[in-house]
Amino acid sequence: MIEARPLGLSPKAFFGIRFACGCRILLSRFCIFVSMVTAKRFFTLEGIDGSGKTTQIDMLVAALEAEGYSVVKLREPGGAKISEGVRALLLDPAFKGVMGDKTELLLYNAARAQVIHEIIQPALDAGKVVIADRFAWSTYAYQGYARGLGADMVQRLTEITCGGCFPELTVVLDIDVQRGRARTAKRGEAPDRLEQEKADFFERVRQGYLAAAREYPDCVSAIDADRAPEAVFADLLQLVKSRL
Ligand code: Z5A
Repeated sequence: MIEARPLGLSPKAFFGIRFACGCRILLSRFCIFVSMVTAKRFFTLEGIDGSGKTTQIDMLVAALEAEGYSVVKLREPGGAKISEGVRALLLDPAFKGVMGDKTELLLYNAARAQVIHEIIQPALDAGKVVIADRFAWSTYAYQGYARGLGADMVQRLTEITCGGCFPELTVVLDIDVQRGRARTAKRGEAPDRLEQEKADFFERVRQGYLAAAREYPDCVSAIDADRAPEAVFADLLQLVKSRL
């Protein structure tokens, strides 16, 4: 079920991407010769907190199952027992200010390696549709962009972790940071370690996602998530169906 399909990316150099906050961040010259192959029927949703990924995935799964597709959905980090254990470590507020950025990067990849091994690859091999709530583009946006580890480091690890198991299409649900936070605040839950980051961190995450959509239009599409769920879903469904 794996289709050898180069992402069509030419080598690119990113020099000094200027973020809205005004700081100039040098993302290590992002020269990548993407040797990743994408997995057919593998879709991921991305976006900042509160962008509506969970809501949209539930709608998407229902729509695809109604059309007869066999669908596996999962969240990242998580989706398998070991990966859920790693998730608990990653999000534990007790490790705020303790966990190093590289530790965080490696743990997200460790959780991903296991869920690929145990859940995603077997499902794809069986011809199922796999829909993940977050995947490698989260690492690109959060650790590469917002933490400042750089796209190059993320890319090298992603190749090791994912190999040929890379989503065919990623849809980024784009929303203003404050609007997204207002949605999650309504839940009234205590923030986890990542959610405790400040607004400028999430602004960098958002800019990371938008940069990914600009630079890799073959595999990343951003849609406006600040609309009624049904309107967002119409765009999402159209994008996914164009690849099925
Ligand atoms: N992370 C990372 O740093 N690196 C990585 O490689 C990976 C992850 C994989 C995991 O968070 C954290 O790990 C995450 C990134 C980091 N940290 N942050 N921050 P998570 O899985 O626990 O949380 P999340 O992915 O951010 O999910 P979320 O907070 O549940 O948001 P969501 O799934 O995008 O939204 P939702 O639950 O569908 O909706 C939120 C609320 O808004 C809810 O009350 C809905 O009813 C409402 N909603 C949804 N859609 C709409 C619309 N269209 N209009 C109005 N209201 C809406």
